[in-house]
Amino acid sequence: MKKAFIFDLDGVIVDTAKYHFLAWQKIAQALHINFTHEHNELLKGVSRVRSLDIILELGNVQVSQADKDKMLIQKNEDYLSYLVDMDESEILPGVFKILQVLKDKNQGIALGSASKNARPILEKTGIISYFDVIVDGNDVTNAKPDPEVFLKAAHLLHIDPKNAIVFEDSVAGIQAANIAEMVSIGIGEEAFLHEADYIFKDFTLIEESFIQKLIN
Ligand code: B16
Ligand code: MG
Repeated sequence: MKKAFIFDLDGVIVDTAKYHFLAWQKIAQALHINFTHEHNELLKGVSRVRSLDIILELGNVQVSQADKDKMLIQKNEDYLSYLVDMDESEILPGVFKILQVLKDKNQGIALGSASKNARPILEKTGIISYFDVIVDGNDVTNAKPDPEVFLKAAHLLHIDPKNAIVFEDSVAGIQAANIAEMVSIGIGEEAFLHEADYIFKDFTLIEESFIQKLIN
């Protein structure tokens, strides 16, 4: 049977959270807001605009819309500067193997990411050709936990959402998959991702037999 396997990007395929953190930290520092790694967890899977609002809320700081717009541009320019040297080595362990298993089994493969920078990241890391469908932050109006991004991916693959499987590292993304009635697979820590149907610390722990079980 052909199923839809939908991958989140940041935290699932590549660890770009560290670059988002560095770029947001510069913005926070300029505003004298203390922004820690724990705070960064709140931004995973969250859109750029909402991320800035969360940081401003953390610092109890208010700024004009014009200043917010400038900060969003500055943050993204800084973030992109970290991606310049990105290559295949940044693909997280086990990801290539799972994608190849899915390709060999003729399954539908999609990206479902909140990021507006998804395509250049997939190109730079040499992984883009694995994806039949790419849905990213440029294609949706509602952010996770709204299931729009995953429903759109399944729709473009012509596969019923009930036959879709989502790999996600964020709580909002797991909730989105659950709302869409898709199988949710958390990649990361059980403490955060307990709402997922299955949880793996990383892709190296996912056996081919598990993938086959999902397909059957
Ligand atoms: P950008 P994902 C999300 O990607 C990130 O987890 C989140 O931290 C980021 O703010 C968001 O993309 C927007 O990214 O600024 O590149 O448009 O995890 O949904 O792949
Ligand atoms: Mg993510």
